Amino acid sequence: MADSPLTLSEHLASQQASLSAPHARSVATVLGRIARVSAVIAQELAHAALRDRLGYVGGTNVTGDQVKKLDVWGHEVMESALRETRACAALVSEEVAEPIEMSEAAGANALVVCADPVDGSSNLDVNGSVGTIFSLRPSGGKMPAGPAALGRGTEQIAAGYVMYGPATTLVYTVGQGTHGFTLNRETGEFLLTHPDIRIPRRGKTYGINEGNVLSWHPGQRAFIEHLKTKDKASGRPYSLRYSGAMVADVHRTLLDGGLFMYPADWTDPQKPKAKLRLLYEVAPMGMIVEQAGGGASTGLERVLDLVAADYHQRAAVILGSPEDVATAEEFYRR
Ligand code: FDP
Repeated sequence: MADSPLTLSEHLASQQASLSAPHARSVATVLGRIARVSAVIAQELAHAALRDRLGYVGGTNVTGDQVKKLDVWGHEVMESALRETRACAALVSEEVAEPIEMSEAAGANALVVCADPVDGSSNLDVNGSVGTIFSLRPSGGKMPAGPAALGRGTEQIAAGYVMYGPATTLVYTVGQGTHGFTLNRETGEFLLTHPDIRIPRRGKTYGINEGNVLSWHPGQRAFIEHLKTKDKASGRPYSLRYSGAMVADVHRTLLDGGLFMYPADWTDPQKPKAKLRLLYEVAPMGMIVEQAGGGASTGLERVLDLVAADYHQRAAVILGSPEDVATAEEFYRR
C-alpha cells in the first residue's frame, strides 16, 4: 500500500530546519493557523448563497475596491485567528488602512502577516474560484510591529496562498521550494499532494486582462502580439487563460507554466499606475513562483527587489515560466 501523504503540520515540522531558528516555531504556528482559517473560509464560501453572504456591503476599502460581505467576514476571521496565535504581532490586510497591532504577541520572534483574506472578489457572486494570499516577515520585536512589513520582498520568510476551487488547495514556501496541499474535507486536514512544485521552463498559455491593451507599455503590447504570432518551433501562438482571480491564474501558471500578467497602465508614462498590491499579492506570489524555479518581474525589474514604502502600494507583475518572463523583459528593454 502506498505511504499516506504528509499532513501540513508534518511537512511544516520537516521544513523547520531550513528556517532561521528563532522564527521557526512562529512560522509553523502562524501557517498552521492560516490553514485552519482557510478550511473555515472554504466552508463559508460553499454556503454563502444559502446564508445571504453574497453581494456588497456598500462602500469601498482603502484601495478603492467595492467591499463585499465575504471580504469583511474573511478579514475578521483572519484577524481573530492570528491574534489567538500570539505569534503574530501585526496584520496588514487589504481591508484596513493601517496595520492591526496585536500586543498579545510580544517577543522578538513574533511575525508580521500581510494578507488578502479573500482575493478575486469579483468571482464571488458567480461561483468562480477565489483565494487567500499571505506573506510572513519577522517583526524584529519592535512595537508597533506594522512598519516591519515595509521593505523588500526578499525579506519575506514565508509566503503562500489558498485556492478555493473544486478542491481547496494550499501552496506555501518557507524558502525551500514550493509545496502544495489539498484539503481533505472529511478530516479537515491538508495533505501533501504537490511536493516540490517545479514550474515548466516555458509554457503554452498566458493570462492577462486584455481589455486594458490600449493602456499598456509598448513593450507589453509587442510581447502579447509576439505570443499570438504563429511559430511552430517555439509553440506559438500561446492560448489565453484568464479567470479574473489572481490565485487561480497563478495556480494554473505554477502547475502548467506560461505567464500571469497584470501590467501597469502607462497612459501617463511619467506616472505608470499598477493595480495589484505589492505586500499581499505581488511579493508573496513572486516568492512562491521563484521558489518553484520561475520568474517574477515588473517587466523592468525583479518584483522581490521592490521596496514597499506604503502598506497598500501597487506594483505591476509578470510572473511564470523563467524563459517566458525573460522574453517579456526583453520586449520591455527594446
Ligand atoms: P478582484 O479585483 O476581483 O479582487 O486584486 C484583485 C484582483 O481581483 C485579482 O485577484 C485579479 O487578478 C485582478 O484583481 C483582476 O482584475 P481585473 O478585473 O482588472 O482583470
